[in-house]
Amino acid sequence: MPTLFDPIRVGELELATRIVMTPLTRNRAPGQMSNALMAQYYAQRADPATGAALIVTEATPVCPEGHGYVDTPGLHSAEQAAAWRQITDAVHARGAKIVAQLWHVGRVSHVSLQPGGAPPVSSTARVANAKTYLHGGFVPCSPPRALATHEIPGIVAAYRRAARLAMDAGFDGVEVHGANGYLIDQFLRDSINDRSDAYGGPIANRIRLLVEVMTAVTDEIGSGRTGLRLSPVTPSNDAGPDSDPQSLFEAAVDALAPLKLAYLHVIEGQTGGARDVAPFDYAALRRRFAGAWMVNNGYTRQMALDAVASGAADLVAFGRAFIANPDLGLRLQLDAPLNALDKATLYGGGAAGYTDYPTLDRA
Ligand code: 8OZ
Repeated sequence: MPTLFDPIRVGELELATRIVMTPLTRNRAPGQMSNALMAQYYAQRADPATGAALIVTEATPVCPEGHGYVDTPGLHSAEQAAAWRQITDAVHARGAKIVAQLWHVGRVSHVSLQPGGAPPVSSTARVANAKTYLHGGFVPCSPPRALATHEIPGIVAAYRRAARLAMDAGFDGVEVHGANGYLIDQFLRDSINDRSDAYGGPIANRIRLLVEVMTAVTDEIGSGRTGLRLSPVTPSNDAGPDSDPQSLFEAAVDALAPLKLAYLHVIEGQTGGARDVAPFDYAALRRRFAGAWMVNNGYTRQMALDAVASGAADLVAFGRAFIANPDLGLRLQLDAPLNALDKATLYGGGAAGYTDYPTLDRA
């Protein structure tokens, strides 16, 4: 069996190790534009010998309506793609690969972030009992409006256009964000989706948006450059439990099989929280998927070593540990202590708590 530190081919991507940096929302992109400070942050983590072999960017809205938090970097204009180029160039110069995480928040948004102050769009008109983040801090989400059936092709087209812009920006591929109670998850779960059209009701209908998005994105940039993130049982963002998550997510993975996605990135349990929040057979899901299997959520060094050595995972993604430890890969190799995370600087601000965490030789 390979180790965490061995190379792997994932679709079209040759990765130096199995260590991945997860998407992490940091709200440091004023004007929804990527910038030089972000390039520095990503580059610090992009040496495969000391950091990540693959970086998944922070969640990146595919259209203006897809934004739900202040100062998140978009990928819906040529100018934004050009701004991302400084990041893909900086990461490639250090030797890692980088994919853009394509995001639409759906109802997890606020009217002040929506074009014309309109209500956010979702599968439903019921408000999310969740918070979003504005300059003043966390605020309740605004009541959404349910998308009309005829608007859904426009949503799919936005993902396709963003995937093309990602290629223009020099990314190695994209990861579609199907997790954490955002738009795609708002269609998947029967706890949220109350539609009566072809996108609501039985599982075959609730997975339709996901399958249409993945079909469009893989058609645009190729399946070997396309991954997907799912979180079958997370309660994040008022994503109440689906009545039968095992059947739902197995049906989704089966429906996606013809697309031959490069990888599936699965959050086990509650995102950033309890791994055992609800029962779910992740191994059964994996048996239905032919591509690389990326696991995430609170992995310690020993858990990561064991997951790869046992064959339970091909790739292990680390989030909070990568915020506080730009050289996390080296620390995992050496079993060195980790810097503590400063939660006060997670969202918004500048270099403090972003690009100033010390590497091992400076700690
Ligand atoms: C934390 C704060 C804001 C957004 C996710 C994109 O949970 C997020 C997110 C996380 O997937």
